[in-house]
Amino acid sequence: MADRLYCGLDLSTQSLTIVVLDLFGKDLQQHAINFDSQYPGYQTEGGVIMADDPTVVHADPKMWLEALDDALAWLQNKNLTQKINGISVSAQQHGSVYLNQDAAAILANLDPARSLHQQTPMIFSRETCPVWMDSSTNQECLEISQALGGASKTTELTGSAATERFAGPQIRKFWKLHPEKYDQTAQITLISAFITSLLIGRPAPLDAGDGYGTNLADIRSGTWSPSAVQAAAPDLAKRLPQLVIKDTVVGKVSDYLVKKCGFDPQTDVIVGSGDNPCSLVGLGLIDQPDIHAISLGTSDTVFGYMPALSHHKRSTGHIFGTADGNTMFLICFKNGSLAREQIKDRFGLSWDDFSNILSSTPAGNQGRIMLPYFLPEITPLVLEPKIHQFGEWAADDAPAHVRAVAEAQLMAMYLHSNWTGKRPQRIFVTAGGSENEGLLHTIAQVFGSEVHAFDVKDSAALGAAMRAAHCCQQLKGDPVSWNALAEPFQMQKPAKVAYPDPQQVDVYHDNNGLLGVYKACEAFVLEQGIDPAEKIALFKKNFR
Ligand code: XUL
Repeated sequence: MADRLYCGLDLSTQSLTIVVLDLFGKDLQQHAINFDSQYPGYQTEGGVIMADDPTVVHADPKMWLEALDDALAWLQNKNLTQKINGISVSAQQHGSVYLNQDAAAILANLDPARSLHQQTPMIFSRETCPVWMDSSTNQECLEISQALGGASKTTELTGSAATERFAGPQIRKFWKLHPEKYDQTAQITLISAFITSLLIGRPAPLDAGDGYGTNLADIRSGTWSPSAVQAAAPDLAKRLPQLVIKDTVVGKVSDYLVKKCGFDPQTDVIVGSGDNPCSLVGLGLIDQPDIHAISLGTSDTVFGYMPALSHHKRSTGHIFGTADGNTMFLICFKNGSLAREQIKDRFGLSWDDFSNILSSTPAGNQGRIMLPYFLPEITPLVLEPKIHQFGEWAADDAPAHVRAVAEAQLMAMYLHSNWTGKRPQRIFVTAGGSENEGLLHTIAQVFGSEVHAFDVKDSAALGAAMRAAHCCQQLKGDPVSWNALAEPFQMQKPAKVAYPDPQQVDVYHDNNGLLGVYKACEAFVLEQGIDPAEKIALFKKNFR
């Protein structure tokens, strides 16, 4: 048991993180590779290539190959490869990767004398991959939605309304713009399964945690939906990977990895998944529907375990699969850490200043509301970036701007997760922003819940390693529960706790509170409601 190590690799928007753990939560080893600084040749900003059109956001998969080479080299230099029993991949969700007819043969015959990125640049039929930040497929979403009988039918079938950043609409756009390249495409997969394919040396299956975020699967049966696949592009079914609905071993590490990096040939590779489904595991939330999670990373997300499918009518949010074959809900916001950073940098603040402002200024910001759409927004759908401000502002008032961006993000999370049912008593916060005590304090007030954050912030990579451990141990006939795996990191040991203060909670939740004001401002900007001036005045009268 002592040497049973498990590895998680998380290829997120901005970096590749490696986590290696044993079964007791001791000797956790971590390493992160930042794309912008390590691979300047790809000219990424925050890990992605932004086009002139702000809705078009891609990444070069060759950069990911370089990062995987470097991650494997790190494991080898640390003498870890031969001790790893199982490995699993987490990745930013939704981005689609296009492989040509030669890809399978090239992956099966890799030369251990050379790196991955030296011998695989020719496997792609599309040079760059649209990623989750891409929102250029609005027209394709309309077409798919129409073909499937409208938004609510699409949501019922696929778990989400037709969604700009999902693979189905991305594939449809590719087929429409480049039919000849689509014809040359043998397989279209998501990033988690693509990286897993590189580990096993052949095209890997895709799990439902990621697969349901495509608008191509039937979430009721856990299979690709023929009508959704047909609505996206012709002859797509034969190009999609096999879909699996519960963690499983998809193969042993390839001969290439054994020879090049010194892996044991018996090392199991467990199906990869999206970063949010992996974070759910890393936070110990499998089978814990009463605790919700907020991830404050490049994207902000709210998610939680959902043992039974929700039939609530909704226009936003998604259902994805979980490691144990059940489902989770998720709502995603594109203007996460980058929006907070814009405000921080504009006023020359440090993250400590940002946190102190949130801890020391009064809740409600005197009725000032900002809608911080620095980038096109996912929830609610806003395709043209623009910052909207309501109430009275001084341009140089740093505290008002800091509070406004944080309150806006958190109120949007609260309001757009209304459909998920009973509010949790506790919220676990993860990713980079979870270090910020001011943000944790503000979440506790906006949600009226107790908030926990943890020492290990890379819950996606941690979750991938736990998935590997859970699946392999089960196969060995020596099962370890999800709770036992998470306990040393999450379930018992919050590093920081924030509590709701009834008076501050009231500032948001009162009938004339700030949540109502925010809702009115959002509706006004989306052209679905009247000028919120009267609501703002009422708020100011009640909460001076
Ligand atoms: C979730 C989503 C983002 C990405 C970021 O639906 O689009 O959270 O997974 O990595």
